[in-house]
Amino acid sequence: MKAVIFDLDGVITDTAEYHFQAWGSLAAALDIPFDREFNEQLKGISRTESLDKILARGNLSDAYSDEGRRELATQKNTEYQRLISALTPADVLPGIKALLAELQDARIGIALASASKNAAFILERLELTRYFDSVVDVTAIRHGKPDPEIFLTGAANLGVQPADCIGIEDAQAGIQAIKGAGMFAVGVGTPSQMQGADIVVATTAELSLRMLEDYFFR
Ligand code: B16
Ligand code: MG
Repeated sequence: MKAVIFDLDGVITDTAEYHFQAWGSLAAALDIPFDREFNEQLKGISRTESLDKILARGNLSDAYSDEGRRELATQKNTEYQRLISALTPADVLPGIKALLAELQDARIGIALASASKNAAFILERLELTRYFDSVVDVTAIRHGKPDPEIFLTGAANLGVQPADCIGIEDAQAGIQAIKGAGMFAVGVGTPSQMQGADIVVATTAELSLRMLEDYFFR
């Protein structure tokens, strides 16, 4: 085990709640039904893909030009950025900071594989930037999760083989991406939402270097 590659939203901090609120405001303005169950489908996928799914739900797929879609996506992101500007280190999910410190002490590589273009800003707000050896530049990624590209890029940035990496995710699309990359997949959530994961923990509080090594070498 030479590296751990983290998802951001749902693993390091619960920005899913802010994505939910920001998309919810946009959906309400467009008169499109929006709830938490539907929001599950948006986890781990890009802003433009999320917008496409929301518009399809409102039968508005053909109602907007590319320019119109860009404006809607910007509107959502402006509201999202307003919400995440209030993030503080207290918003780091349980066990994560201790795990990052353990990994760093053990000289195990640490990378971030988030679909979010706001990822670097969020790490700054959480005061976690210094733990990451690599933050994958999502603007340079051609295929989003469930494609393995973002996790493979994280491993390449760290100079380690995928088989020596652990990926940690909270979304089904992310677990698929980790397994497609040939890595060991740790899911955070319920087993039914984490099909294909090698192990599933209910919360991030269960994660530690020791438990990751125990399962990885089992
Ligand atoms: P942004 P992750 C993902 O983050 C979110 O889960 C997903 O809901 C969001 O649409 C995506 O980031 C893009 O975010 O609009 O900030 O670029 O789970 O891959 O860390
Ligand atoms: Mg996530």
